[in-house]
Amino acid sequence: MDSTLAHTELNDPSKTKTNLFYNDVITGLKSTPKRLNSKYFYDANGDKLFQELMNSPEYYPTDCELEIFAEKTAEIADALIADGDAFDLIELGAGDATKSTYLLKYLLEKKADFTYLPIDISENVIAYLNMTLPVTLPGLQITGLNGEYFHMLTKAASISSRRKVVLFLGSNIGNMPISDAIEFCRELRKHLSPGDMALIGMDLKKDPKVVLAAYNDKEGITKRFNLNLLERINRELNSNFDVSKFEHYPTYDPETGACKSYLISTVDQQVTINDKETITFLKDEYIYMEISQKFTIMQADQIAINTGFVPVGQFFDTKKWFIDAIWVAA
Ligand code: AVI
Repeated sequence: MDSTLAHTELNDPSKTKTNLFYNDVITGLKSTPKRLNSKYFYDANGDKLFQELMNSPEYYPTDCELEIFAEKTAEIADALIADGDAFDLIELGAGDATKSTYLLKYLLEKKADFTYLPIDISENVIAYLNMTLPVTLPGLQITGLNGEYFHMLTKAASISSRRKVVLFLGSNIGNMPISDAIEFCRELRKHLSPGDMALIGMDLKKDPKVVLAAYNDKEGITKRFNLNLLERINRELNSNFDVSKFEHYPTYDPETGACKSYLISTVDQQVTINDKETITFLKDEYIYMEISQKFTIMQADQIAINTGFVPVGQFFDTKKWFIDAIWVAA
C-alpha cells in the first residue's frame, strides 16, 4: 500500500469509518443472497426518517415502551435502585433519551445515588445529551460516552467500580437474528459482575397484521427509511443506485417472529459502487435489509437464562405488545 495513503487513513477516523462502510457494502452486495447491514440506516437523514416513523400511526413499539416508562416509572426505578447502593445507569444507544428521562427524573426525585452514562455511536447524540440533560434535569450527573457499545462498557468499568445497570431499550435487540442476540447478551454479561442489572426492551409477538403494518406504513416512511441506505451509499461511496428501480417488501412470519425487510430490484440493472465495483441485479432479485425480531415472553426469559442472567421483573404496556424485562447478572 502507498505509505502516504496508509498514514492518512490511520490519522483520519472518518476515512476509516468510510472504509468500513465501503467494505461492508461490497461484501454484502457481493454475497448470495445480497444483503446490507441495517446499522447503516442511521445517517442524519436516516435519523430524521426514524423520528418520523416513530410518530407514524402504525409504528407501535415506541408508544408501547413510552407508556411503560410513563406509567410504571416508580416500579421500574425501585427495582433498579434495589438495596439503595450507588450505581451507574448505562444506556446503550441512548438516542434522544426520551424514555429514560422518565426514569432519570424519578431517580433524581428519590435522591438515588447514580450517574447516567449514555453510550451512542453518534457523536452528535452524545454532545446533545451532555448539553441538554443537565438543563432539563438539574442535579443529574452525566458522562456521555461516544463509541461502540462494548468498548464503551469497558471504559465505563474503568471509570467507576460501582454497580452497573444497563438499559437496552426500543427492541434494538430485535435488529439481530436470535443467535446474534444471544451472543450479544453473553458478551454483555461478560462486561458485568454478579448483581449488576440489565433492563431490556423487546417487542412481543402479536396479531401479524399489526406487526406487518408497522413495517409497511401507509405514508411510505419505512420505504424511504430503507431506500435511504441506497441513497447514503450514493452520497458517501460515489455510487449510482437508481432508487426508483427498487421496491420495499416487508414480511412477517408469525411462526418464527421474524419481521424482515427487503428491497427488490424491479428491472435487470447494474450499479457501480465507488466508480470501481459493478454489482449486477436481476429483475426481482432482493437485498435483505433488516430483521426486527418479535419475541414471546418465554423466549425473553430463556435468552436471559441462557446468557448468565436471572429474569427478575417484567413490565408491559396495557396491550401487552411490548416488554421491558429486568435481568440480574448471575
Ligand atoms: C430501531 N429498531 C428497533 C427499529 C425496528 O423496529 O426494528 C428500526 C425500524 N426499522 C423499520 N422500522 C423501524
